Amino acid sequence: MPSATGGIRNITMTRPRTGKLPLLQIGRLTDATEDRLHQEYSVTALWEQADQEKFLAREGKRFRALVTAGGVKVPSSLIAVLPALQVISTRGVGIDHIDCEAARSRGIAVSNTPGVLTDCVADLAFGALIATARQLATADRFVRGGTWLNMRYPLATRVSRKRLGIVGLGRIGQAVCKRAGGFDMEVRYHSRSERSDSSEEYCPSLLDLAAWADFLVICVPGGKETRHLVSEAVLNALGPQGYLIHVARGSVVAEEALISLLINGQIAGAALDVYEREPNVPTELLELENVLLLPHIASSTKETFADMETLLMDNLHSFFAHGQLLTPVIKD
Ligand code: NAP
Ligand code: 8YV
Repeated sequence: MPSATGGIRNITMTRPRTGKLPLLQIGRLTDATEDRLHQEYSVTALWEQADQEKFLAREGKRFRALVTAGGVKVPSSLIAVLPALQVISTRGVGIDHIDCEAARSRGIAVSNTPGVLTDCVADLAFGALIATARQLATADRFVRGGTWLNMRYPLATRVSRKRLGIVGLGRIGQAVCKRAGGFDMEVRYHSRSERSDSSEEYCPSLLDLAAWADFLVICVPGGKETRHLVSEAVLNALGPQGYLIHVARGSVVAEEALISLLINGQIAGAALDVYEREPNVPTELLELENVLLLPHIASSTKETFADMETLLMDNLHSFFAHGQLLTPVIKD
């Protein structure tokens, strides 16, 4: 059995002598990658099975690899019916949809696709920040609706030289910070630990950061540890002149509180790429003009999806060829 890191120690190579390795796919990939997956593995798509539970009870023992994508859950109950599973490979950097504890306890290696999506997510975060402050979507509706024929569009909010608070100065947070430099913004950040490689000011208190910031950009992982990290109190501290830019995970922000603060003008506006119950977006949000609503597209470019899926395939190849993942998420 490979170690949880997919490391070389104690590995038993389980590639069949003939034929392709049996792989269970539960998350859709692009057509090009699915073609490649079928060429290299014996792929079963779980969604094609009429009765998935019965199928897994009968055939689950065959699968050595599981392929998923962000949002397509890998709970302990699924891991339990895959007794021969050695590796889970997911597209995307977030791993909150995978029960990593259950995988670790079985010695199953888990890989994600960090880094290759960082620029696109930061581009989207910064674009959403500008779009929200300068009301680009509302202004577009103003022109299309013919309202411009009767009045001037109201004044919006400046971005340049404003204060940017980054929650989570990891790969994506740092890329957002880099973009803020082009707009002469002052940056501070909050995370659990101060970074020795950053010259930006560290804020040990998220409340203090929110009270200071004009724009608060959320770039932390989802999961139990960060659930409602951006609480009602944090949003209140951001205040009626402050904007929330959220490209992390729906679970990180107290959505109900956010909605009522937006309705009451207690925060100025928000750009949301992620929600607590995706793809369901609360109707109250749909009716608000001071919110930019995006359908979880921060990494969604042809180039980045190709890069993520290449890394997903390379992880599987490396695991079965060398017993090592390129980008393991479970560390010993
Ligand atoms: P990363 O490099 O691991 O950065 C995560 C940052 O969050 C680190 O700075 C970490 O610093 C901080 N952090 C972690 N837990 C925290 C906590 N409890 N309180 C405060 N700070 C905390 O990850 P990344 O590659 O930047 O990705 C970040 C997340 O973005 C992903 O996990 C994913 O959920 C989300 N994402 C969304 C999209 C989208 O399509 N919208 C696309 C890609 C990624 P410390 O460890 O010092 O706390
Ligand atoms: C994708 C993401 O939407 O990487 C993540 O964590 O949220 C996004 O890149 C998706 O997860 C890709 O499968």
